Amino acid sequence: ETNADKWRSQSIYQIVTDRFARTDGDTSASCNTEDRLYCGGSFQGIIKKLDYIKDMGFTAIWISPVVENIPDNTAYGYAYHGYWMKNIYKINENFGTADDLKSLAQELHDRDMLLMVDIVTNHYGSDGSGDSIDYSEYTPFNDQKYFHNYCLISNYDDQAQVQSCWEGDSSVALPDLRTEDSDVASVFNSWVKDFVGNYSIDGLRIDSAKHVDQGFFPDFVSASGVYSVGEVFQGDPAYTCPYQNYIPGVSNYPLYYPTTRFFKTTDSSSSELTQMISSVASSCSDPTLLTNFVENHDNERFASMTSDQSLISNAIAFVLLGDGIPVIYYGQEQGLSGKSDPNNREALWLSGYNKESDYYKLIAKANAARNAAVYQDSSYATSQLSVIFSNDHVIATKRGSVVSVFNNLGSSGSSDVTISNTGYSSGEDLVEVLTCSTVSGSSDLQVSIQGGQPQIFVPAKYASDICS
Ligand code: ABC
Repeated sequence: ETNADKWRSQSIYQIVTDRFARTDGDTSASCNTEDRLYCGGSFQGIIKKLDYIKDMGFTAIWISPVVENIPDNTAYGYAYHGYWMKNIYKINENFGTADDLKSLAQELHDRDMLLMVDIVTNHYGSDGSGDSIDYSEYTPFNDQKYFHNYCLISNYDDQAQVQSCWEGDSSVALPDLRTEDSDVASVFNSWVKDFVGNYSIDGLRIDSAKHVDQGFFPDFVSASGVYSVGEVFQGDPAYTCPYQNYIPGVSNYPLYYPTTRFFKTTDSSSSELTQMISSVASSCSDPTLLTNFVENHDNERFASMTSDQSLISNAIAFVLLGDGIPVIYYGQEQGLSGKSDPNNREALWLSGYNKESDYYKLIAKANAARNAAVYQDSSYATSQLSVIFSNDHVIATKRGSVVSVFNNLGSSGSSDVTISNTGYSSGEDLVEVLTCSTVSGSSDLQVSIQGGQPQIFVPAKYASDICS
């Protein structure tokens, strides 16, 4: 049994610990992403900025991996991101102490928030090529026998290779664990139970899930006792959805691609996106447990694909009001626009944690609408989204009593549409939460889109705190 039901109603803020906030609160400390150095973000830094996160309406955070990594300055710099493991029993000192991590969990729980930690079971890290590894430096997997023979993945469509060859390359090879062996699996199963218990962790993000044999996961997830979401980096729902048979949640890469393609330009038509919403709903056993996103630490930021503020606002609102569990990547609220790794891992402190930025306020409102729906309607979190209207540039969705209208018309776009089947009764008091305007409900809602802005309609009682 896991706490998956509890996670269904969360809204997650994703953090690369090294880049989010420093213990000393310095907002001018330099951090050149291209240098790939540790920039000084820490667990204590996160604690100091929890109200910045909570005031944006998030109910949970996901932090990058916390265990000890290789200390080397590799061809790709240092392991500031946390994915190059060395010892699963130690905490990475660059981020603070084990007690600091416990304090972070405590501070979150004091605020009724949850902690998700990123973990890696697929591989360790190494500085250099895979044929010259000193396995005795690893804990506890201190022998070559725990690892697959060295071969780099050359074809990501060959599943056997994806599972038994290594991620990385000849500069930084990632020694690939034999998780199919019972001795490796049993170490991980007892490790995860202790790890979750010691640090009061509420959920896990399992890195590189498609590179691990599926049979490893059921016992591991059950030993952890918490909800976990597997990173299955693949856009085809026929490939990705079946991982829900082994892990409660998977990252919604199938939706990611059509979502970014629709919202990044005024030229694309909505049909690919609406079709994917329904394919995910039919292929995945529980779409409400998937994590939805338009940005993360592996892909270029959405604001690097377009500078149109209305398109960006629609993409953000779509993530927050969609099916599944929303994930907003730190810095999205400040309009950061880094391209791919390592440029998408900016130091947030340099933007000054501005709570008045347009995206910060948009996220706060959209999260508030979602949180109100979760609070007022006990079936919201399990109810599935339906697309109730679409034309080339506008999509309207309904989930519970929330009707959202998204578009890719762009900042200079306007359009009047009639949305049918809203489920609202005639004359019912509604509020559009992004503008806080009151609207008289109707089964057929007349919506006037101005400046390409998204709209979120809720029953007025949901909005009493949002628009007071
Ligand atoms: C370092 C450097 C990079 C350099 C790279 C070779 O080495 O920083 O500049 O280019 C960590 C670090 C990285 C680091 C790597 C390797 O380790 O964060 O900075 O890169 O040392 C997870 C994490 C990720 C992490 C690792 C490794 C895994 O989120 O942060 O990286 O612990 C694959 C894996 C996926 C992994 C991702 C980065 O690479 O499957 O687990 N992410 C195709 C493949 C995918 C592949 C993806 C990206 O390309 O199918 O498996 O992800 O390379 C769609 C298809 C998809 C397709 C995409 C491109 O197109 O449906 O299947 O994805 O249409």
